[in-house]
Amino acid sequence: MKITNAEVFIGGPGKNYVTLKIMTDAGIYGIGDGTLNTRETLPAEYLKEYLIPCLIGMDPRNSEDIWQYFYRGAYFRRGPIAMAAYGAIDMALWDIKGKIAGLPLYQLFGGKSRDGALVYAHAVGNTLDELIDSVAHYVEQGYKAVRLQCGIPDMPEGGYATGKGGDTKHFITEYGALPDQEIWDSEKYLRYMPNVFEKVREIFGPDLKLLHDVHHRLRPREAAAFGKEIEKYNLFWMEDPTPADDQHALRLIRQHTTVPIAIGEVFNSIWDCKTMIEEELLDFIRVSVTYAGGITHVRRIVELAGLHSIRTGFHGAPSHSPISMAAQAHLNAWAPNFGIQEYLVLGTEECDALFPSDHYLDNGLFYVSDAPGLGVDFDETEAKRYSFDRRYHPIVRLEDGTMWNY
Ligand code: GCO
Ligand code: MG
Repeated sequence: MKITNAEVFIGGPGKNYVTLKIMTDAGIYGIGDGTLNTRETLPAEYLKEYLIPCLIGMDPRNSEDIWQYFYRGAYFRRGPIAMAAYGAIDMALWDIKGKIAGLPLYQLFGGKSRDGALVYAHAVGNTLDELIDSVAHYVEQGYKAVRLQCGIPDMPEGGYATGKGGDTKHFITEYGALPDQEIWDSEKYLRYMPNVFEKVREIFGPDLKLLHDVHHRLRPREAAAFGKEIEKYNLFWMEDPTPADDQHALRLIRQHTTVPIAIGEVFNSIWDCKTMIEEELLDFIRVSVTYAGGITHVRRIVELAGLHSIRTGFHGAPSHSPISMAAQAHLNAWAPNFGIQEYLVLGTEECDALFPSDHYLDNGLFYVSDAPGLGVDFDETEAKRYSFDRRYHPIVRLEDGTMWNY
C-alpha cells in the first residue's frame, strides 16, 4: 500500500483550519488537522514544501516509522510549527489505519475505558452577574463542568483571563486587523477573582466542577498565594498559572498550595513536559494532538503522565478543527488516566457541513463515533467556500507599557 498524493486546505467558517488529506493507492484516504492558531500558513507551507514530497510512495500503515522519519530525521526538532505538521500527517495515517481495520480508533488503542467523556464549557461574563447567567445556561444544558472567566472591575482594558468582551472576541482580532492591545493589572485580578468562585459555589453548590484559566498572567509567588487562597472553593483546576516556559516555577506553586494545576496547551513534545510530569508538578496535562505531534506522540505523553497519577485535560479551544477533536475523543474514550476535555461548541451548521461526523455531546458527556478511523470527514466542495484570512492574538501590556504574557 502506498501514499499517492496529499493536499492541504486552509479555511473554514470564521477559522483558518489547516486540513491535510492523504490519498492512497487502495482508494482509502485519511484526514488530519494542522491548525496552529494565528500562524496557520506556516505548518501548511511546511507540509507542502518539505513533508508531502517525502510522503509520496511511503506505506501509510507504517505510521510510527513515518513519525520517526520526520521527527528524528529533522536536524532542527520540535516547536509548534513542525509538530503541528507532523500531527496532521499522523492523524491522517491513523485515520487510514482505522479504515483498513474497519474499526474506530479507540479500538486500536485498547478499547473503551468509559462510555462518555466529561467535558467542560466556557462560561464568561463582563460582570459577575453576566458570568452567573452564563454558568446557569450551561448547567441547564446538562454540563457538569464549567470554566469561569469574569470581567474584573476597574481593569484598565479587559483581557483573556477577565473574559471582557466575551470569549471569542478575545481569542483573535478581526480579519485583516493588527493585534488588539489589552492592559493588565494582576493586583486587581488577584483581589477580585476569589469573590467570583465564592459566589458561583454559593449559587450552584458543591457538585458543579469549576475550572479557571489564569492564562499565564501571574508571577510564581503570586500564583502560589492565589492557589492557596482559592483552595476552599474546591476548583477542578487552576490552569496555566504562570508562563509555560519556566517549568521550575511550578515547584514554588506546589510547595504552597494543593489546588490542582493544569498546564501544557503550548507544549509540543514529551521533552517539553518531562520535568513537570516526572516531578509531579501538575495534575492535568493539556497538550493537544494537533501541535504535540499527533496521536503517536500524545499517547506517549499520556502514558508517561499516567505513571505519575496525572490525568488528561486536552486543549479544545475553537482553534482545533473537528478532526483533532475527533482524534482526542478516541484518546479520551481509551485513556485510563482520562480527566476532562475542553469543549467549545464548534457546531455551527457550516462547520458540521465541512466536517460531517457522528460524534455527539449529551448531558455534559462526549460520545465517540463508532465509524472506522477518526469518524469525521472533510467535504472538499464545502471547503471551496473558504480561504485564508490573517488574524492575530491580542498582545498584553502592563499599565506602564511593559509587555506581558497573553
Ligand atoms: C484555552 C486556551 C485558549 C487559547 C487559544 C490560543 O484554555 O482554551 O487558553 O483560549 O488562548 O487557544 O490560540
Ligand atoms: Mg488555556
